[in-house]
Amino acid sequence: MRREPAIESIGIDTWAVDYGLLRDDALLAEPFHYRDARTPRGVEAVHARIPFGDLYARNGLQFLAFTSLYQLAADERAADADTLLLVPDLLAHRLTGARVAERTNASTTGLLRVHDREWDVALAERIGLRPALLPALVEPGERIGRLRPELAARIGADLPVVAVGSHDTASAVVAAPLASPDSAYISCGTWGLVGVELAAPVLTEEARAAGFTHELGVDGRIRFLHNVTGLWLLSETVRTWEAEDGASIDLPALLQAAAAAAPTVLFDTEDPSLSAPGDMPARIAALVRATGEEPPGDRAGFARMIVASIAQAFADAVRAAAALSGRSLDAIDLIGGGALNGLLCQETADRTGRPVLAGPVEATALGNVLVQARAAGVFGRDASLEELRDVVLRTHPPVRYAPRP
Ligand code: LRH
Repeated sequence: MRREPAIESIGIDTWAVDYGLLRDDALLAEPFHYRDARTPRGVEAVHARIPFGDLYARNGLQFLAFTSLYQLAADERAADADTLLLVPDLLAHRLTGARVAERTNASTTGLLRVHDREWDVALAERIGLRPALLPALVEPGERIGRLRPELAARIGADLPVVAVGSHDTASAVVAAPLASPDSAYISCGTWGLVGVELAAPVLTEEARAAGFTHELGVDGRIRFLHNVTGLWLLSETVRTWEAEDGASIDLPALLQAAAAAAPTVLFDTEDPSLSAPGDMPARIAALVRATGEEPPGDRAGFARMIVASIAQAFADAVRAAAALSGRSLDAIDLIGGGALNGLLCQETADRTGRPVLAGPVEATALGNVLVQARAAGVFGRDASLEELRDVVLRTHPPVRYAPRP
């Protein structure tokens, strides 16, 4: 039954880097998640064949142990596969039968050349990956295919699947208003993706050392950004407390109490001990004690410490983005679920000394829909990203957090 008669197309985005391997249209095994302990095993194998500095010059990506090329180097199943599909492309394949690689997300594999944005076949071969696994690249806005007939019959609609910025962060940045060219963005959910949008790469030694990446955006833009650990730290903490209590926690109430709590000591949100799932409060407390400090004893204070530490890491990354790209930065668009966290927005404004413009909360979904709408001719097929962002500003005016002295 078709419940929503106005639906024109389907666009799929998910988190980056993870993939499925197909043989004859069937998945060889369930995909792994990048927080799985097996993920970093390929790092040494890859760096033994190509040092990180050479990799950065080719793909422009910051070092993250879960980048697909490291995962693939440790994945024995790749030898039996005929196609590699990133998660959104895998879902599109399930819906349409087409095998494609959408370019923004393909840029997170480490296997795309930063200069011409094509598959780096020589690199794939060097790390032992058959280039035949890599499907044809498509751009956001291109039609991937139509629903398989049995699916179209089931929902009573013969819809096209259209490529969008299938990397969730690429879609989110489409919907970042970026009202001034000197705006930075923080796309904040599990991660905080902190950076600026550029037209050309900044492949300097400083950018490499600071962990700045060049992920591809919609319309050929470059997302020059650094991954900062985001609300993962708070959600894992709350998950642990809920397990202890056997009851759910009222997050808005916790954050309100946190905002009223005294400022606390900070910890290093990027410590590797915090990346896998587990007892986050105990790990964070251990980090704080290792610096000779004592963590707050109550939950409100602990939550404040987490949020303030994330905001400090955001501020450091915003400053680095400005320095490395030569921008002055007059405002910060904080988009995604983190925009609902008033304490985080305020702390980020305070620690950067710049106004934070919070929202849209559903930036990824909006960016996805805007690219589909443009492809459907709603704004004219050659509407610029700036025109799409203007629609966002008019329909989703941001909440402004001014820095406090
Ligand atoms: C955010 C995100 C981020 C990647 C990570 C794997 O959801 O896609 O941009 O670095 O997940």
